[in-house]
Amino acid sequence: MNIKVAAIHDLSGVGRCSLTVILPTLSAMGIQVCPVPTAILSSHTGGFGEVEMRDLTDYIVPALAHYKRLGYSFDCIYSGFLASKDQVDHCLDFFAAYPDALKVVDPVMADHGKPYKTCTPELRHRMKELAAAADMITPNLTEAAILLGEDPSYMPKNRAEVKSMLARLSHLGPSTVVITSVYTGGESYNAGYDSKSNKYWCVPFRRVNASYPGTGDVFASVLTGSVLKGDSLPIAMNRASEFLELAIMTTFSYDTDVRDGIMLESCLEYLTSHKQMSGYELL
Ligand code: PXL
Repeated sequence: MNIKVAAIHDLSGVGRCSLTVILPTLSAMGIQVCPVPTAILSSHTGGFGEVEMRDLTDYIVPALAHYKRLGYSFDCIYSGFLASKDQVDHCLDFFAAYPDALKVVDPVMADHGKPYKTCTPELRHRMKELAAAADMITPNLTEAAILLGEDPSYMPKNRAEVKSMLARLSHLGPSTVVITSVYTGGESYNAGYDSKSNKYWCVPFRRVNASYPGTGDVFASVLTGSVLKGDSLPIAMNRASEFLELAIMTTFSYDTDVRDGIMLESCLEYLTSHKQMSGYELL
């Protein structure tokens, strides 16, 4: 019962995103995180002005070589924010080195219809290749549209359009697709599809009038941890959605600077108990 995840994400000093939230989240779920940093940044790129960044593209391949020399194994390879297009190849190298591991790609590229500052057109193009090689992907709506080569500012109008996006994303390669933070017909929900069972799932959540960075990273981490511990897809989605709702509602009540992300520390206790869940429906 020692689940190990190689987490290929950046380390941002300020703003609670990527490794600074992935490490505590998965640790609270009893899962060992082995970070493979893609870059070090003074903060995330969402509102703190000029960011100090060190690209670690030349680190990932030698780190993998070390793990191979050791015969060290991982149960899951989980990638997120990449600092250069070449890091796509390095993630694919990790996937190839651990064929039995669960391959999770959070295609961190964009939000609210716009790419992040560091996400170049080449990286957006290559992210599609990485997503195709994954078992599970967790795009938000903007990233889902980019992966499908569609207008990233287009918002689906109803559940049928969301189901079509899920199916088309799965056709790229991954058997499991979860689109986060969907809003259609006056309801907010996370939407999932498992091509093995051909079932579509929906987990509704309450939305507040604020957007916090790093929520996608926390959602994908809880989802991944939950699946690794043997939960079904709808239960894993339910666990991730409920935790995010708790953390966002907690944070919103304190009226903090949104750039600081969610108040993860005060909510982690929720993740240490593995209670059973039933807050999902078919999409
Ligand atoms: O949460 C996604 C993310 C990860 N890493 C960095 C970011 C962002 C989103 O803004 O800037 C560096």
